[in-house]
Amino acid sequence: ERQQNVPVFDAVVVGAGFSGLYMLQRLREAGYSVRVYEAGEDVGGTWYWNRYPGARCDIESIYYNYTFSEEILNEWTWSARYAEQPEILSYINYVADKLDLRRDIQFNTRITAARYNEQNCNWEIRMDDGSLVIAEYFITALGCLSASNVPDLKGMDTFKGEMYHTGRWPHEEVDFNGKRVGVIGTGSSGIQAIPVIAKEAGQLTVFQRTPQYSCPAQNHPLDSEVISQTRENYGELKQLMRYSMHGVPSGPRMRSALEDSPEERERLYEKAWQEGGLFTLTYNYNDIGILPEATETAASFIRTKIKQVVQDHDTAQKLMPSYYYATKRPIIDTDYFETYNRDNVSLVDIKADPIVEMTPNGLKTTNAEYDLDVLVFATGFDAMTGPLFKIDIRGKNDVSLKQKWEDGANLKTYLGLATSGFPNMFMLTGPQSPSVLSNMMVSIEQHVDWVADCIGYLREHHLQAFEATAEAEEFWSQQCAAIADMSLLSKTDSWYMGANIEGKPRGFLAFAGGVGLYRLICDDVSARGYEGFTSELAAGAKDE
Ligand code: NA7
Repeated sequence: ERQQNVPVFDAVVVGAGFSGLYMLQRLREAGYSVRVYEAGEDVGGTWYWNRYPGARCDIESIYYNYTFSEEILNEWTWSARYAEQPEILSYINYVADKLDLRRDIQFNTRITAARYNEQNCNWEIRMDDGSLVIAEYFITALGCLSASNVPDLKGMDTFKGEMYHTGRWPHEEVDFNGKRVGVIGTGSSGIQAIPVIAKEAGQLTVFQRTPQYSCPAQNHPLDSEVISQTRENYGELKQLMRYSMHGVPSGPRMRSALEDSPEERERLYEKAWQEGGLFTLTYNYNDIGILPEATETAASFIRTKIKQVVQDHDTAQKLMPSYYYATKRPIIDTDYFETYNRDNVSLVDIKADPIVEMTPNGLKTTNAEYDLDVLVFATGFDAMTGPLFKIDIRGKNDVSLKQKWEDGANLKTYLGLATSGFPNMFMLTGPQSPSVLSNMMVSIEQHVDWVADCIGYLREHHLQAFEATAEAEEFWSQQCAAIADMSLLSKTDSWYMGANIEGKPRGFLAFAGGVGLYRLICDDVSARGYEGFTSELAAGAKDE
């Protein structure tokens, strides 16, 4: 193929969500030519696509924002403890406008393939319109939860009603008024959407595969006092967030749940329940999600709450989770369990009564038939590897990433940032990074800063073909598995384990050692001249 007239960039970034936008900013600031490609028609990523009713971030708004710019921190004011999707999307738009990011973003364009050219040490990147660009660095900013998982139900195409997935929600408002609505899925998205849809729908039927532990968000408007205090202390807060476990300023108390009396535990759990928050309950102790007996104390507290809230005995029983609490991402809600006390809401346990097929009129389980006007899939995502596999990424020797990682035991990355055989490719918030276990913003900024610094280093030293070694990724992958095995994380069927997708290999997909430790490791790797990576001196540089 002739490569004249093919645009050449220093870096191509795929995705214009929080990570892609900051990557663009950092590289552009350093003087590189960068082009971002985005499948959506505007910026926002997760917050562009997930427009379902009730969509909200589970990290407190004051910590869920960029921290790289004091000006941005001071200019933006969040309205509530937990920000709703439209407000987060406005924030992203505000940043994109302020930094004039759109001029380097091509929207409505999906990257379909990327191939490493060993001769030239660069990437040939192809789009869905057939066009081609070349970049020295190929950076994926695809998000961890962006490849929607829609179950392939028999007879789906015969259904006469409307169907939506929470992660691909239409821009026009969906009208539930008086309609018979079904929701499949009770993860975070389902649990946020169900109470809101219930208020509008004529009849809402929830199809639940696995019940979930959920605690009240206790959301409320933010008062100006909190906002000004946060602004004043952001320097310190930022440090606390960066060196924490999950990317928020607090962390678990250094005490076992088994050290306290049942009464004392009850008192602390109740206090946490009233306070609300993603980690409030678990942070009472440092062994929840780690020791089965300790974990059970928190789990049974939540089960008792469910029993107290839900009036119908049968429904309450069905809503009772049994897996190890905190081994899936905790969920916070607004009136989720209360919603089952409404006359127009009912719950179907599809483990006991599985879905058999869809019909023109609705959904059929083994024991019953449900007529529906609207069916909402809150069925989650093919997490972390899913978005990467949607692109035909080929490294050295024309090996595809999918081939390389095909078997779960072969998912190997170094620091979740790179993988051997794929030089000059960086994954932001990639598999085996701590991102999905954390406040995503802290993870994103850390990854982007590390990658930007790395590219600066390579340029400064005239290095090319920057690649993780097989030994380094072997070691890292073993560490990820070992750390997960120290807790109960790998004992639960979750999307962290790849268990939500049929046929997906099982294996823990993240680094569970915390964002603080992870940052120290990454900084150490760069301080040692990028230990665990190889590169070569560029031809031109040799002649100099
Ligand atoms: P999740 O957390 O993956 O939840 C998806 C839900 O859909 C969950 O209840 C699943 O049950 C259920 N599901 C998935 N596939 C099916 C099929 N085939 N049939 C029936 N039910 C199914 O995704 P969310 O979008 O809610 O949340 C993702 C993250 O976003 C969340 O962790 C927060 O970080 C924000 P399962 O539990 O797998 O049995």
